[in-house]
Amino acid sequence: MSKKIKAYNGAAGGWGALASTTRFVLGSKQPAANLRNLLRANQVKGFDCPGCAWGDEQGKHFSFCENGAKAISWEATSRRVTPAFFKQHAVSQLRRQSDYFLEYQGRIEQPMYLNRDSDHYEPISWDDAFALIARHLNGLDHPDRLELYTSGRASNEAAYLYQLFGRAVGTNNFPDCSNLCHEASGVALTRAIGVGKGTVTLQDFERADAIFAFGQNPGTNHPRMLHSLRHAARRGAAIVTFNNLKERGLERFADPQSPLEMLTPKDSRISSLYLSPRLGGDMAAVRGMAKLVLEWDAAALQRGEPGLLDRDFIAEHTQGLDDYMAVVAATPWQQIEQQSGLRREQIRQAAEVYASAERVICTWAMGITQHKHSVATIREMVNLQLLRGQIGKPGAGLCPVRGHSNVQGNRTVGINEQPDAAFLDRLERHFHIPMPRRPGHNAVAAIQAMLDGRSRVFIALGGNIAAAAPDSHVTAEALANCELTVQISTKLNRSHLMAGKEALILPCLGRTETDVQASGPQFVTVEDSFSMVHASQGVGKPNSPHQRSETAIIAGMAQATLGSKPVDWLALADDYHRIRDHMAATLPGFERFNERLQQPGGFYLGNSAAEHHWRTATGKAGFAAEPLPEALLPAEANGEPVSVLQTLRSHDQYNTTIYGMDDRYRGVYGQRMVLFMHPDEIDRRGLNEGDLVEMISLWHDGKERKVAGFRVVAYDIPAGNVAAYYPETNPLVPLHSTGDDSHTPTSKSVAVLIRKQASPRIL
Ligand SMILES: Nc1nc2c(c(=O)[nH]1)N[C@H]1C(S)=C(S)[C@@H](COP(=O)(O)OP(=O)(O)OC[C@H]3O[C@@H](n4cnc5c(=O)[nH]c(N)nc54)[C@H](O)[C@@H]3O)O[C@H]1N2
Ligand SMILES: Nc1nc2c(c(=O)[nH]1)N[C@H]1C(S)=C(S)[C@@H](COP(=O)(O)OP(=O)(O)OC[C@H]3O[C@@H](n4cnc5c(=O)[nH]c(N)nc54)[C@H](O)[C@@H]3O)O[C@H]1N2
Ligand SMILES: [Mo]
Repeated sequence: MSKKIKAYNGAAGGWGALASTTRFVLGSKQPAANLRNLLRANQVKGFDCPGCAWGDEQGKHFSFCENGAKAISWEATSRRVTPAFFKQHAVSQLRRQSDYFLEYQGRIEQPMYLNRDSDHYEPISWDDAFALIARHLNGLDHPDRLELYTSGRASNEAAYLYQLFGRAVGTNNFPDCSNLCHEASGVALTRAIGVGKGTVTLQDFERADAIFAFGQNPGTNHPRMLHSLRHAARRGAAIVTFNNLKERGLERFADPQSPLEMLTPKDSRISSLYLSPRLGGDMAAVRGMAKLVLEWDAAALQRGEPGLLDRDFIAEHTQGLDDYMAVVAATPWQQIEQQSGLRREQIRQAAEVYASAERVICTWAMGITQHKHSVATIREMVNLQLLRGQIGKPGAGLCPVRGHSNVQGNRTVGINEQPDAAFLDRLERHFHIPMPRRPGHNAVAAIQAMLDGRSRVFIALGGNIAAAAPDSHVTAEALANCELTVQISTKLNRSHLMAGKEALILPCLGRTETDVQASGPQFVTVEDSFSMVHASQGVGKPNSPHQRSETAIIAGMAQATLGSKPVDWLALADDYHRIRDHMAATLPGFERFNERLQQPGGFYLGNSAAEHHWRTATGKAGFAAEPLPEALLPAEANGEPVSVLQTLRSHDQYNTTIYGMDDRYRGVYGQRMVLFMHPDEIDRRGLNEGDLVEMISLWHDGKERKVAGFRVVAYDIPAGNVAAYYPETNPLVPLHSTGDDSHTPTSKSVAVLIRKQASPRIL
């Protein structure tokens, strides 16, 4: 694989995407099965694409994208990780391999057991694996010594059973990937509008006059979103992008599923205005927009013209405007410009688009949620939308673009370390099991509890916490401290190697595969970013007869630990309709669940804020009056320049799963160890492009956090900001550098020192 840096001049999508899709499908060892799979992704009678949580356009012939194709092909490999593989490869040896190597080995074939003294995983029967888990759990002196992690791929049925199992054992310790991801969105939206989810549906994108996209890279991470943006741009809607980097997908896009765009060189311009704030500068930018809107409003009123604010909406539905106006007035332009890194003139252009649009949607993802002041930033976006009544009318609203394909559904069905009392009451009444009332651990708290020895058993329903969590060495130590770690997984990953004293890998079916239980073939359900719940049924043949469904695995653990009373776990796993009946009885919005799933395309769970019903303490939507953060991060430490690092995804990865070594739209080929830096900053630091550097992050606990072997690449990025890929940079993110009130690691603002490596040898 040759390494090169070469600017990508095409539009996102287009022939490049088609060529890449074809390569992945053909390279996957079972092209025919994969093509069949692709054609069934996101169909009424097919499976939900595991690639992302974007919604499906009803009536579209087929809807998948290059990166969805990668996700599907990657799962449907015929390669297997067998007991012989583990016999051949010691755990200590596998630890030295890359994440790419590990996942490339294929699907885990059988349940495997590790006693850490032996350094080799060995096969274990399902019954013995469940008995081992039961022995550990029943031996705990307190149920809160158990941590139950969830990655957002699990179905609603599996996640519901999992939370019931954990709560029946007696804990609310449900750390999940959402704690590392969109937690700030949930917290901010719940406080502001009384519901922690987006208020728009996919149809709203067809009616918006302006769409503001903050801190996200849909060309790579939500390619189907580009279809919605392209439609909007083509019918004349304004798309305003705030992104620290110039992302190709947000500049230009050609739809690989549109014959016309493929055959004519015409691609669609996506953003009509593209602004590149400094990392963490979005709150200041939005504050600037609000300041202008308020000024223009006051001036209009003075001239006797109608103002810009939606005064009826504000009077009827909101509280806190006066305090907010005071804090906006008190925010000086100098601070806004300095913190956002944008000129007042640029912010004015964005504010003009906002003020002149009838219907506005704001979308955002990790560029907003992984900072210290993420909750405050999201509240500032809500403030802006409230000023003009841009919530709960067609074509307008708030849209956190979720990550994992069912992360939103997992939360809805109870994966929540801080469940509300009403939900616990309902579970208690329905199942006649006393429910734990103590709040549980989020991801960071769970890692700390394992580190301290307070938590002893770690079970993961999917994911790869060892690579996904911050402070990789600390996380590894936390896992190693456990008596037992259990990973329910499809593929080999780093978390299997960072094992507790004893460890299990329990191999499960993937979403694209058929799932047959005692009562026959099963389907599961998922919820997308737009609160649409629909069925998903796999079509591919399972890769091995030993693999079990996630639901069956959870039922097996629960049955062995708790017996079959009062819940007959195995009977639930025999027929998922039974799980859905319990869900219907205990989850608001899921009434007549099985029956409503008959509707093609599923059903809409509804959103109280979109109906102008505000479930906040005051019964109204709240303006938040917070000053901007005092300062973002220091510009220097002991005379040495400090840069702010964002850790992000390349085009060829799915979180910790590395599909390939290219990041096509950013012009990076054959490598991942790169550091994007502004040319002036490269000069200022006396570096040259291609130099090898190491990075050391700053945190006040005296521990050294360092990574080395990164190659400097000149890039269009604000000076003082740098970017490099996750998970290679996770050792730099301090565990306790977290967002205020969200407790999410600040993966998009890490203060780092950058030093040229003395020897070019990669350490
Ligand atoms: N193919 C693929 N699809 C995925 C995933 C994947 O890894 N691969 N992951 C899934 C998951 S779990 C998630 S959460 C989503 C992630 O989707 P994204 O949020 O798009 O993921 P990141 O790669 O972290 O990209 C962050 C983007 O925000 C910008 N940014 C960073 N900091 C700032 C800032 O302070 N301000 C502004 N304005 N911009 C900033 C970056 O330049 C980058 O474009 O995608 C989901 N879909
Ligand atoms: N530095 C930094 N760190 C980050 C981020 C960042 O931007 N920067 N982003 C954060 C975000 S947004 C997220 S969501 C987390 C992601 O954290 P996780 O969700 O924990 O990680 P993934 O890489 O998505 O998990 C991949 C593993 O899931 C397993 N898997 C795949 N499909 C299935 C399935 O169907 N069932 C089961 N049981 N297992 C399956 C496979 O074994 C695979 O190895 O990472 C976070 N960490
Ligand atoms: Mo995520």
